[in-house]
Amino acid sequence: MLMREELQKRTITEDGQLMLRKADQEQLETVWDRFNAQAPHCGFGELGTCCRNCMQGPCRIDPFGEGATLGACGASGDTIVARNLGRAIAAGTAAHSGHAKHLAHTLLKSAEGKAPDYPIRDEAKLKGVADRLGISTNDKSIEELAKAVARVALEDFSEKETPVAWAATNVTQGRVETFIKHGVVPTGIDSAISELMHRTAYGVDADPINLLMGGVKCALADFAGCHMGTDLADILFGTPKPVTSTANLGVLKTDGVNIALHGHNPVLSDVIAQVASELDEEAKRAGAPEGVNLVGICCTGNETLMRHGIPSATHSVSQELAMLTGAVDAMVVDYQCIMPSLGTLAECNHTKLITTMSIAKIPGADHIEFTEENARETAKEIIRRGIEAFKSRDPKKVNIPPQQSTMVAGFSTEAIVGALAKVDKDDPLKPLIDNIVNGNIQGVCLFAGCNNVRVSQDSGFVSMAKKLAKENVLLLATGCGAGAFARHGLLTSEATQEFGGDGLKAVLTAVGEAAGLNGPLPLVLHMGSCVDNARAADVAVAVANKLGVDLDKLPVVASAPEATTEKAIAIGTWAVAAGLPTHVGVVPPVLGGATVAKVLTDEVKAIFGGYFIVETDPMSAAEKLLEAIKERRKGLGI
Ligand code: BF8
Ligand code: SF4
Repeated sequence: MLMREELQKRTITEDGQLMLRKADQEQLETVWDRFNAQAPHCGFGELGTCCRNCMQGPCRIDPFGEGATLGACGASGDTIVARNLGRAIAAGTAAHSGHAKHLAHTLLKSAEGKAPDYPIRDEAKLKGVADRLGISTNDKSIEELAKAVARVALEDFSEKETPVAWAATNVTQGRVETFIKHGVVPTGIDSAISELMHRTAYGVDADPINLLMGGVKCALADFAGCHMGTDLADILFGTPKPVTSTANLGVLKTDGVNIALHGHNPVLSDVIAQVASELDEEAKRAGAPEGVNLVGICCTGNETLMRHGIPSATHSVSQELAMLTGAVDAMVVDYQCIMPSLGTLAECNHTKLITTMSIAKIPGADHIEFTEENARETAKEIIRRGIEAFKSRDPKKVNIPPQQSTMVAGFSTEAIVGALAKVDKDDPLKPLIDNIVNGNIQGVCLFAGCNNVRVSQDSGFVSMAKKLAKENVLLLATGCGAGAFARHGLLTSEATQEFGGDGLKAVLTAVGEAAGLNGPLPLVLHMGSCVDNARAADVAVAVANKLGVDLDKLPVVASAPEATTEKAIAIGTWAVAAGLPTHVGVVPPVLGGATVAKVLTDEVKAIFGGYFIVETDPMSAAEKLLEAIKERRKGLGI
């Protein structure tokens, strides 16, 4: 039987612990069991010194110098570590930008009248993005403008003679100059990925520093992909505004057809959200008086939460636990961060796991291919599959944990600026900047990234956030990090009252009340999914431009206390290149390359201003971020 201590080690969420007990009783395996079965982990892999880049390998470097110090081809530990890191960045960039490219095609189809279910929902955003890209807006209809933006987006993927537009137009002039100086400006998103795959292939780039700079160049392409993903999703589905919703597994309903939306891209899930209520009657006829109940998982969940207020069931490492409730009738997935184990779990009960993308099929799932041309009909077919499955739900197997937290999400850059404009209509950023200067707000921390089976779920996020908030640091969050805060009630005014330092509390109260929220803004501002880290970057760029300094001078830091994926590595790398001290709470596989590790945590500061802080203890990590904030304040003379 799982003891209390072991449960605590796995997750600090009560609903999660309840489901883990159930899994244990029913002898169902979860990620934590499989992780334990992997022990002991391969030390070479953990240190990053295992190379499989050619068939003479695998080669392994002994960091203690007792075994091989070079791979068969002569690659050193640093070379191998840098190459492996580069390949992770390339994969992360491919994922984010694949998501963006999908949206660009959808926007083009929309503009060409080939995807009638995708009208342009945010014309103001479309015009704003076009303006930024230098596309003239006055002489074009909305469709022509959408077509022009979609074309520039698609052109950003292949090799050009000019920088990737979505990278160059979304940073400060100072950053552009730094990137040019160091030769890391990407001239195509796909070409940056392929260049990095090329230079890390057998017998190409062996210089660890040169490889790392190649990684930075690709990470800047990742930034472009993230930003494009955010922009195009806003254009097609609307820019988020503050919205109230709920989190935890208690959002599942005994009397509803529960359909979980999981993955990343809103192209499918937003349409499901739009049509779900049309199938309520069918659900009721099937015996579910509450109709269709959509809930979110991971970043697809964040997208539908931000734009439709759809409750968030869970995120990341605990995705299997949603199925363990026995109450999920269908789990609909697009791509990324979807555990293959869901297929097996679905087969153990009545749940239909439905894959929808040709590039992401899972054994044990039903596949319903999704196309934009036929979006609403496919969305309905998917929901009907859930209604059908509901009929064979076994009530005896249903166990929905009671936990449910309330939250306010939806803080896009536009929503934050909009709230600040209620304080100062003519100069919205002024109240924020004034309060940073007077010390009410000491700095800003962006919490991003995943949960990781190596860390008790949410523990890193929650303890760091509480500590930083006490010290008057303004907190932003995205991705599964935002999910962690949602589950623990930190996306609320009450949390601001309880955990905010006096200065922070005063500012969040003044802005919240001016914005008509009848209380303070939440302690943590949920800015959306992982691609929406671009929104946080936009806030920082706007502040930097207003102050007339570059990003590497701002008291702004980032943290991924429970990072997992290659995408997180790509984002962390662009955060460092953007000039941010960036904390990672899980040791990345780089320690086998002493030079690489030193560059990433120290020497890179002289190049970009940002650097990695690797610290597994949340309290020490928070201290280190506070130190970094103090140093920046000192630099600014405030
Ligand atoms: O893109 S935080 S586990 S769901 S990678 Fe994945 Fe990590 Fe979650 Fe969203 Ni982001
Ligand atoms: Fe070994 Fe070099 Fe081949 Fe890597 S590329 S597996 S280090 S021989």
